[in-house]
Amino acid sequence: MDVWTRTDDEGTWPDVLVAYARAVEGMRGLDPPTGKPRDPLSWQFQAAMHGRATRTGRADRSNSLWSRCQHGSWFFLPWHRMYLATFEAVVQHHLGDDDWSLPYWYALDPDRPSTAVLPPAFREARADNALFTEHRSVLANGGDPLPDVSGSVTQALEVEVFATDTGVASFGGGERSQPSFFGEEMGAIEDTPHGFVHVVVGNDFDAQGNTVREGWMGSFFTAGLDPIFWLHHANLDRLWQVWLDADPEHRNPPDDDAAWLRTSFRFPAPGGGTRTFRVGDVLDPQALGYTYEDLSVPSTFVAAPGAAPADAPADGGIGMGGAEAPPPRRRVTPQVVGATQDVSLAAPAPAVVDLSEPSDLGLGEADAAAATRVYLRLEGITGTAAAPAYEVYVNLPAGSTGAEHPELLAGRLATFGLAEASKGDSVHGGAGLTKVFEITRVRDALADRGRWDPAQVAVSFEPVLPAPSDTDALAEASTGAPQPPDLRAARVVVLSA
Ligand SMILES: [Cu+2]
Repeated sequence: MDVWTRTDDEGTWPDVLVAYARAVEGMRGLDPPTGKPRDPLSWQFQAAMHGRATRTGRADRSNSLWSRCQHGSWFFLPWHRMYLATFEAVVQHHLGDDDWSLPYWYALDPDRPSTAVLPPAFREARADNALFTEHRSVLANGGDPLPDVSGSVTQALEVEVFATDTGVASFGGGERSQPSFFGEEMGAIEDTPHGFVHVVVGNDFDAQGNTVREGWMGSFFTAGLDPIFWLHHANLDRLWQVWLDADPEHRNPPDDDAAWLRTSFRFPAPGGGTRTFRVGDVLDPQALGYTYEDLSVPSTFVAAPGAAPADAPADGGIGMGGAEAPPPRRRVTPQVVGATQDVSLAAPAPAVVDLSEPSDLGLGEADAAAATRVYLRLEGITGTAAAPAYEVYVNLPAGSTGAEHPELLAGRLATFGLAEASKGDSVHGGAGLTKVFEITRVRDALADRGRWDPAQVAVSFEPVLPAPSDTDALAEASTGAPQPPDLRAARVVVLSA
């Protein structure tokens, strides 16, 4: 169920949330007053499976089921599906109701800006409301809408491949043969919308975009403690199915890919013991016993060139359109046509990438625009202090802002997990985050105006700043002096395919 379609104007709680709050309370009752959680059915234990910090801020793996969340790779979506299935079973167990089903919060719906507000049940600031927490941003708890980056949902749904190891944009994340805690290469769905909602619901920012207070949703180690976490992730799980249904050529990695299908993860089972899921076990939601009430693509969705009309079943099945599936689109291994090292994203001047082989970008031929794809890769992004997201623009004219040139927007870069991915410790290498955008349409828009420079690409970064209406609460929330932004990319690369 879409939580907002079940919410009326008076803010009366839907039954599904009344029951959810009861279960959350029950689960919290199983947590010890201090120290580590012991009962797998308790609230803190469930959250610790995603991540839990030691006193020194590292991943706590003193229990073999803890700190196992998968980010920055093609395991992001299947791991979180397993996690949700486990959690839903635990809630059902607490309620003694096998029919209870986790609702979803579609926070960045391009067609319904009103749902960008945290649902009312989570904002009622009463001590006996298990769905409320003060460990959230002033913006979210104040009922303000999140900054509108809903275009990122459409952009993610338009990405053509689920996973790839060739460096081009993917929906689900980069291919990895081994499970990884932080990984590196985020899929389009993982960065923005997913990470953006995390940081904006969790953290408070000053007018420069610096984090001034951190809440639960803003960190891997605490996100699962916020009851809204689970509804946010239910929506990402839903968007995976929306992506599959949006285009007959959208599909999960192939059936013979053992590195994907046979990779398994272990979770506690409500009846005791553990349950191991393989990725191949969780690819069909209906086989897991659920479906979503709405799987429609946003009205802003544009099918890729050469796509046949989507022939998607309306009931959430994962059929591929049967025998009429069109021939696969051309897949070409991309070439690096330019790269620049060590770029500050906080610098006012754009990062300039010199293109060594501009002819590969397909200009000067009548049909080249349709045949040649261009990609922008931001590799090894590290930092500690940053805005919740940056809008990335290509070849902005000098003196103009991104808002004046939406046609030059490559995409958005959220910073969820940035600090964790930047620290070199035993769990991850500190190599930072990698994000890939397809910029073919931006190239075409520039070429149409005679403004595509075949020798170089200039990349600008503009922070996306939340502006909560309760400025007094924001001032009160601010703790300590904000750090100046220190976001850097190890490499900015332009690819063509
Ligand atoms: Cu998440």
